[in-house]
Amino acid sequence: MEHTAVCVEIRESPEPEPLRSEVITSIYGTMSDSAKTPQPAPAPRGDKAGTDFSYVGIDAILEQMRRKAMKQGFELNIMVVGQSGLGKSTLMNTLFKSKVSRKSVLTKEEERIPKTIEIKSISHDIEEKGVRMKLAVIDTPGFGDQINNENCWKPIMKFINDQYEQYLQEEININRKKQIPDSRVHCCIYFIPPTGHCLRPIDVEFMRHLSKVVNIVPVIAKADTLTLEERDYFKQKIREDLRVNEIDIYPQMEFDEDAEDRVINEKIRAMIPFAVVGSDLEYQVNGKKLLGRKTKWGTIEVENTAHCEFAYLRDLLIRTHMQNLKDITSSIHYEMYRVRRLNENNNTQPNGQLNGQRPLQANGVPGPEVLSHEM
Ligand SMILES: Nc1nc2c(ncn2[C@@H]2O[C@H](COP(=O)(O)OP(=O)(O)O)[C@@H](O)[C@H]2O)c(=O)[nH]1
Ligand SMILES: [Mg+2]
Repeated sequence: MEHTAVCVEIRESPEPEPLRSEVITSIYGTMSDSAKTPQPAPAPRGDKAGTDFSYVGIDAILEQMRRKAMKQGFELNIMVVGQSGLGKSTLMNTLFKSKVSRKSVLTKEEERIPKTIEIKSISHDIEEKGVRMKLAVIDTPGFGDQINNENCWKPIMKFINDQYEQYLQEEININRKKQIPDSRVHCCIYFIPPTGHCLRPIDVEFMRHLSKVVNIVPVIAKADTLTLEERDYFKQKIREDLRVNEIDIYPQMEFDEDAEDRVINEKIRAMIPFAVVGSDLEYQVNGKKLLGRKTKWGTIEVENTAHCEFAYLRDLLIRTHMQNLKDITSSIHYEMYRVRRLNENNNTQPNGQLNGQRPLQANGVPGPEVLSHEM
């Protein structure tokens, strides 16, 4: 697997780029909300502590956690799956170019996500308001492009399990790293072709197997090819098909933590699958530069929620559910893999010792059992 690192820095305001030292100050030093509005460092014994003797300062833990998180930065690994030509690479380029990283427009042709032949990860280092984020996109080759598509979900399942295995090996290492590099797939965006009918058997097959090992967010690709009525009907039909086939896509109802979570997630569940349109080209519309698709009858603005639901997808991935995607990956999907692997090791090796290499087959995928990694 090739790994290309593209370093991108984003800053919101049009001010001159701050010096590197300024950024570092914002990450490590001040307790500011933003790198640009430094506030005095928090005094554990501030005004409140001076006058109110009953104040212990437990609330300051939030600030400590924030500082730690800022130092560590954030990582998010997104995988895209679907037939070739459905706009996977374009949508990921849209994601990088849109407001997540408006300033990170990748102008050079070679920095764009290229046509995919193998499973390939491309990562972007993004920095916004002093918060660092490593956003990796795992682009998969045309899924279901063959004449016989039986078991074509297996290489993707294998890739996901391989990442869990790598993490597990790091974790059980005696000299384990303080921060284990995390290549686990936090979210898999599955592209449904805009047929307007219903889910195809291959879509059902993929999501049925993969939803047990990874967070799946289905999207209707190239939604500009559907009329509004077709789109609504198709979305409804897909939700019904998912329900009938008992496919639990993200955000999974059983993992809603409380009533508040439930209210937010219900709204998302009612909208899924997002009908998206992608583009990495910018056009001038009413004097503003917008990402869009220019047609003879007008320009589809990809970030405009009146035109398509790309912005909802982006908000889900980045603004509202990023931490939750990571938490569910770690505490549900990875945990299931880990428990199964450790049990398996205990069973196969009488002394219960983990040698970190076998009994898995090559690449850590032990035959059909772990391939399915379904319990
Ligand atoms: N109509 C329409 N075309 C799109 C959309 N997204 C991408 N395309 C076009 O579809 C073709 C294939 O896109 P690409 O991103 O390479 O698809 P991939 O094979 O799934 O990675 C390109 O010509 C894109 O310009 C979309 O949302 N709507
Ligand atoms: Mg592609």
